[in-house]
Amino acid sequence: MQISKNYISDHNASLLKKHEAKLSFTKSEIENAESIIQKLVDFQIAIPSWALGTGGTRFGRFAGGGEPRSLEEKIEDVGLLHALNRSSGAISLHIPWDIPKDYQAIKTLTAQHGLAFDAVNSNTFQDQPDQTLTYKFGSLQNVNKAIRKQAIEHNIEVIKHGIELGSKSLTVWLSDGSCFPGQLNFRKAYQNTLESLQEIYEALPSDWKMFVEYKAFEPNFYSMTVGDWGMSYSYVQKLGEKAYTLVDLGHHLPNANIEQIVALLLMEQKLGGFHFNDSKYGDDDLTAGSIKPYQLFLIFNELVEGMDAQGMNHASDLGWMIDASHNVKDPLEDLLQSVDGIMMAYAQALSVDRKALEEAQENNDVVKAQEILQNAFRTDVRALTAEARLRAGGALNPTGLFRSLDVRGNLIRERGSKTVATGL
Ligand SMILES: [Mn+2]
Repeated sequence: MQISKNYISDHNASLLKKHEAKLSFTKSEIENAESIIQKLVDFQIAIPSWALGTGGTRFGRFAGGGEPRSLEEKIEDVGLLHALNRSSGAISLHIPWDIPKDYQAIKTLTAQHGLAFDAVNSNTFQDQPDQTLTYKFGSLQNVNKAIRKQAIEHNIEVIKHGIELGSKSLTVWLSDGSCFPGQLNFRKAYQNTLESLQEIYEALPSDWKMFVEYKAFEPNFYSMTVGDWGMSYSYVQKLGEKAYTLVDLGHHLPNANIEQIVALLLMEQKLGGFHFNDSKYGDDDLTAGSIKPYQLFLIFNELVEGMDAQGMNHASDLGWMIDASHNVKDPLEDLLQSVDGIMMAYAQALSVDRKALEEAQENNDVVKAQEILQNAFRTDVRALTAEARLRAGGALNPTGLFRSLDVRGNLIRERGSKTVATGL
């Protein structure tokens, strides 16, 4: 299914009067509204190929209908999102779940939808049917050299697919670790992992980045070999200038101060990218901004401050991606909500009065500093994100239009009601 431009303009026309009234009020509240709108237009968030089908838990999975059955249909789904919000202009592939059969055809299809290829992701956290050696006791950390070699070769294979597609980064997330005390020699596990990562790094083209993602627990419950930002930082420091830490919001221990982690990684020039989601307890993979919107705003506040301090381009110098799972919602509606939540946090962070905040900090004026941040967070910026979509050719109300066009119903009619997205 494709959403025609006429549907979008009819939808926008019906909402325009109300939107313009809201926008003019918002502009009276936020001084730099015009520059915020332009930055929002430029900002794109990649959609992972594995988030287009219904997710599940270890207890079960309740599939919806019309899920994409192939890489082509996944690209089509991201194209639908991008048509509606004009902010989802990239797709991030997971290998081996989404190995392209015909690179040129896939590239043509993504270009037709106005999409680019974001980071490619390797997978050594599960065994594939045709695989000789098992990752049960880890991949890059494994005590068995042949298993490490197999995992290294897989990552190099993923880089090769990425080169063919025009991707510029590899994300490595390892489930490696241990479930019980004594199972692993921590130092040896670290050394093996480092050496394996170095071999993968060697295969990286000169204009590529390598993202090393950390996670505190799960699937291993006693130790994780890349368990927090300190461990990831230690690896990427040793690997070289193309290696960066990737922050997944759900991969911390409860109550971790993620905004401080982000600020320091940026300062060290080792923050590479982001996986957005939200959580109440652990790696819940919920819609970005649905549980802790203030935290998301504070993270963006540090991102904007830190990127500006180094003259970085917000839109292109870091990798922005959603990594979420949708157990009870329509995946496409959930992704529209996540992108919207991210854009709002970004807009609020852009509206912070930096000069006044710095002054308050220099004067130890705690009350004023808090007021500046909370003011920005409590100011409604929805008219700005809507205006950015409007100017870029998207819909004023993406989920509303998704429903009124019955996009899911159309996808079910095209693909069937009992489809399962590949990889899930
Ligand atoms: Mn992630």
